[in-house]
Amino acid sequence: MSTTMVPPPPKKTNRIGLEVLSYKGGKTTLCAGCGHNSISERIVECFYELGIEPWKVAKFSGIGCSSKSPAYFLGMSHGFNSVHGRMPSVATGAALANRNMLGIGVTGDGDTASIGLGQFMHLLRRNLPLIYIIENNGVYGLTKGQFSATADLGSKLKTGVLNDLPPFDCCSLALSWGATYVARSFSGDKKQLQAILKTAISHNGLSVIDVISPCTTFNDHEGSTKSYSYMKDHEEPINEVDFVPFYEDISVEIPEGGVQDVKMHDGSTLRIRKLGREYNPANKMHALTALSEAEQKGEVLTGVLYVDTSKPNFLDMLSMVDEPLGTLPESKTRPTKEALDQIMEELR
Ligand SMILES: Cc1ncc(C[n+]2csc(CCOP(=O)(O)OP(=O)(O)O)c2C)c(N)n1
Ligand code: SF4
Ligand SMILES: [Mg+2]
Repeated sequence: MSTTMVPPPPKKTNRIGLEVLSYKGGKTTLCAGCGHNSISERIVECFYELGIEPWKVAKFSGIGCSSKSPAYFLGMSHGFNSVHGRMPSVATGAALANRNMLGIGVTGDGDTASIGLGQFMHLLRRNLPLIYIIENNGVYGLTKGQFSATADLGSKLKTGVLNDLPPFDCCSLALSWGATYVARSFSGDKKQLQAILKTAISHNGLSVIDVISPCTTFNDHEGSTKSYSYMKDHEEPINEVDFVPFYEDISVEIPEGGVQDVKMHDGSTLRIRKLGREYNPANKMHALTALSEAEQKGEVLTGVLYVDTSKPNFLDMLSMVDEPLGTLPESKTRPTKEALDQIMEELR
């Protein structure tokens, strides 16, 4: 009897010929059910689906469970796990040194809004080209669940302690201080988070994405406003977002009523479907008002809150060269003797 060998099915690859495995990282050491793990999974999927070369990506983080996440995605990319709350300055230096890398920063609500608030604000006003993801669980997960500066007034710790301070809303801060792409999502909303991440990847400026990401160990009980059950009952999507990459032709699709297309810098399209309410993501005041009204009602607005594709980014403002600075020859980086002599002469 002869047995015929069945060839294994061809491996699925993306448009640059890589398997999804090439976009994964190490095995997670975070708690089971932690929202941060879902965000890592979405990052893996998005970078794979868009066919981004992992070796052209630089990952940055601070300190916290959230800041450990870059170890669990894009294992072939460059990475820098910095100091608590100081990731923005490291990412800024790296972006200046080599503008060809795609930067992605992953941080926590403590890392950004507590210890790192000063660095976050300077990042906002600079419009650095960087995807900045805040994995927001309202607590310091890594140090066992103390309230962070994004914890809502009146929310309750597991121990019963009530938070008596008002929160910083990272999206409102981002809008006020100059971010050119601001979105909020929920780690449990796979489709929305994917579309938001993909748009952020194609945005040529700072993209702030505040993702409510429940901490199952310290902040997922009744009385918490960052729990899975609270988000299930209070998530209020303002729009439905689709992302059409530049390499897919959308000309055959006819936008329906209530659909707005935003052209991104790389030719991709962010397609926004309005959900009931009148919402214009190009209007900053509109976004700030919507966030403040939602806060008063205890709602959590999710979706793309604001997009501005017209503002120059930090690297353009500084006229940074295309080549990585480390590859520039001495003739370009070192003033000539004549130039130095002239400076010395002027200082006499
Ligand atoms: C300078 C400094 N201060 C305090 C700490 C202690 N610490 C480590 S992580 C952390 C908070 C992390 O919270 P968050 O950024 O929200 O991340 P999460 O663990 O919740 O994901 C703190 C206070 C530290 N590592 N370094
Ligand atoms: S302590 Fe909380 S934030 Fe940290 S890994 Fe566990 S569930 Fe996630
Ligand atoms: Mg946190």
